[in-house]
Amino acid sequence: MDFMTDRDVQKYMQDGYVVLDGLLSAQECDELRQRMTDIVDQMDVPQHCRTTFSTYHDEQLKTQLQGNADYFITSGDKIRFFFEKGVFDDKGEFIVPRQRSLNKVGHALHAYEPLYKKVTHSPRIQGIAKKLGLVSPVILQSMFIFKQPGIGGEVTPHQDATFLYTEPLGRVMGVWIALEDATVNNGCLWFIPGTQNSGISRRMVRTPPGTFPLTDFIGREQTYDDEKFIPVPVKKGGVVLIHGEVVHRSAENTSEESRHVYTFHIMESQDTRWSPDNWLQPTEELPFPPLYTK
Ligand SMILES: O=C(O)CCC(=O)C(=O)O
Repeated sequence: MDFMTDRDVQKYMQDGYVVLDGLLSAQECDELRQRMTDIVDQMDVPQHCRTTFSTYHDEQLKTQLQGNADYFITSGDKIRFFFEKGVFDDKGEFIVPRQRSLNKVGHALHAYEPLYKKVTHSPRIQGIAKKLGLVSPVILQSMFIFKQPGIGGEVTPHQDATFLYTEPLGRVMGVWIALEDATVNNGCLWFIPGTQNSGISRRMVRTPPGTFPLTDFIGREQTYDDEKFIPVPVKKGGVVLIHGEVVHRSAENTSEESRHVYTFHIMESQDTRWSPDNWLQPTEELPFPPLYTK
């Protein structure tokens, strides 16, 4: 039997998301987490990440902001580090353990880290894409999201297509793999089911070359009725498939448990136009790799 059933497909089409238990074994989850621990142990913290805005004069502040923005916008074909707020002191030293300091690592683990690459292209993931009828899916980006205890921040309500825009819409899907139990206490995802069918409220676009900031938004951030969100806890090893237009969010982690996740986005590339205005662009170094590999 397929790992993803017809019923799962129906639920995904109807609600804009579906949970599939048991994509990975506990051991596979632990191996991915251990590899990330090693990466973080060895990371070189970029200087602009270490400095605190408040210690800067205007010109320095501008350079600092540009450094941060550039670090983000050129991260599509690299493995880079994005920190939680307030993890460095005025001298740029960690005030929390470095393993607890990160919000996420992105955006090309799927290309450069063999364990992550293997999971991304695994037969089960390829089977899910086939079950959903994807003909030429490619991998857009990948992230390890930490949501560390006590410090892991909230992710405000959004639609992924705001950041990963295609024409037509409906071509992008997030694959969100829980490497630990994700619960209401440690910051699981929440969804408004069915919102994938109403288009998107805003887009993040690149600004013209040579201008700052490097990205801007078109359209307004929408507010949503809190009561409409449904929590979606997931067991370690389970996966959530996220339609590119469904509204979702996650709360801050006020618990004592981390909520580590490996996530990546797939796009059906057949008859799809990837917007040149998106922050993320394929590069010579890393064109979007096809999902279907042997
Ligand atoms: O992992 C999270 O808390 C949020 C992830 C998310 O919203 C996304 O990847 O689109």
